[in-house]
Amino acid sequence: MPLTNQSIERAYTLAKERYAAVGVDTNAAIQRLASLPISVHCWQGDDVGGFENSDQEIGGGLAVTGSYPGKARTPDELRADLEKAFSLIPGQHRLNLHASYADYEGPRVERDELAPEHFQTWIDWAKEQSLGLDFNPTYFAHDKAADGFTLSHEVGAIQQFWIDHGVACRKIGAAMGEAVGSPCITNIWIPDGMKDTPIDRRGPRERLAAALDEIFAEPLDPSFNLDAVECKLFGLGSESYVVGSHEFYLGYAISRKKLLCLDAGHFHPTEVISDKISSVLQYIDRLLLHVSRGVRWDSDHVITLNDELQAIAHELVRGDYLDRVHLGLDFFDASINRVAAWVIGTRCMIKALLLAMVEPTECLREYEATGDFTSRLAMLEEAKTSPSGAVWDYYCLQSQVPVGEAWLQVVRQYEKDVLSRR
Ligand code: RNT
Ligand code: ZN
Repeated sequence: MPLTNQSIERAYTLAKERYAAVGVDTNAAIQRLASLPISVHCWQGDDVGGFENSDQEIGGGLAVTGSYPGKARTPDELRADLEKAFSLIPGQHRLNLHASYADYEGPRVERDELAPEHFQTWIDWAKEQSLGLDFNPTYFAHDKAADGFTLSHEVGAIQQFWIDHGVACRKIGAAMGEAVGSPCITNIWIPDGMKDTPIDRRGPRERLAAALDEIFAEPLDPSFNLDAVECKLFGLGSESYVVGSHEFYLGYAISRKKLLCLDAGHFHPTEVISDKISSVLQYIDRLLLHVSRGVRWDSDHVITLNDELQAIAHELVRGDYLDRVHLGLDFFDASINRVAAWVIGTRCMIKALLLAMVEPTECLREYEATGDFTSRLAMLEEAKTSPSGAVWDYYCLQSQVPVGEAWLQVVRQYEKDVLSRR
């Protein structure tokens, strides 16, 4: 029997009562949820390919596996796929672009010469779709990054090229932020590192710090652009040493008043970012998260509603950090339908936030404050089977997006009509 709006509403009414009994206002939770944008990464749509040069290897220690048909080959295709994905996700969100996705007519410009005009189609489209924009310089998939070094390169001319790219990208970010009326986060991640034990760990780090200082030399209006730096522990081919490590960027971000970007897949396999949030926010104003899912050596599986995703969302809500933390996604899977990957991951992120918002946090806090850890544990476990699904369904209904797995049918139809013809 198909689900009717009435049954979704009835289930919600019961759930609302159930939550009210433990002091949780589900209407308020839904309202709060609707105001939270997620920055959806463009690169899930085409396996981090970008539109510069289809023969170029991605490199940078990044690997995208799978050969599912139908990936976007042009900016128009990518935008169409994104529109489809956004139509299946409740709420108003953002798009996170990489510099390698420039879209313009005329002769190709090098990355150090990129300018806002090369992203005008993206800006126009984002305005039309009411999407905020975020941005990233691209320090991979390029001849000048082929030896594994960019901003920390010891050859001055190559390092300078990448510094100029960073400078250009901040200006693009600021133009995006100004155009769409919400600050753009321009996030720097570089692949620099070594496969085997380096002798000189110090030199590249000194060069990186100096290069970043040059990139950030010009102050930009924070209502247009905010700078972030992203750390990583290791990549494919940089197993022994990554120049931009966690300690490097934590220190950099604190001393230079920048945003730190924590990517959930960039740490030791059992190390989690949920526990880092309240530590780094002691010393840093704003945090950017790349919500991702590490599996063994891969840092970028599609996120699922697992313990860590829930722990991240709980930390943000319990700690009242949502106005200081920008939520971005970072995963790429070429072995499943790419539009579905966006929808699955983004819906999971929102579900995790919803679960955190319907937690009886006040009551749990009280138990903790009085040393009643028995009740705290009991309550946390009972909360896991509270009727959050009914609240989620109702939120989807209200947001005019498919309820439950109904979205999959829409993606299947799109696959048939559009993706399979590519
Ligand atoms: C790489 C970083 C980085 C990239 C994107 C494509 O390990 O996570 O954020 O995934 O810039
Ligand atoms: Zn990342």
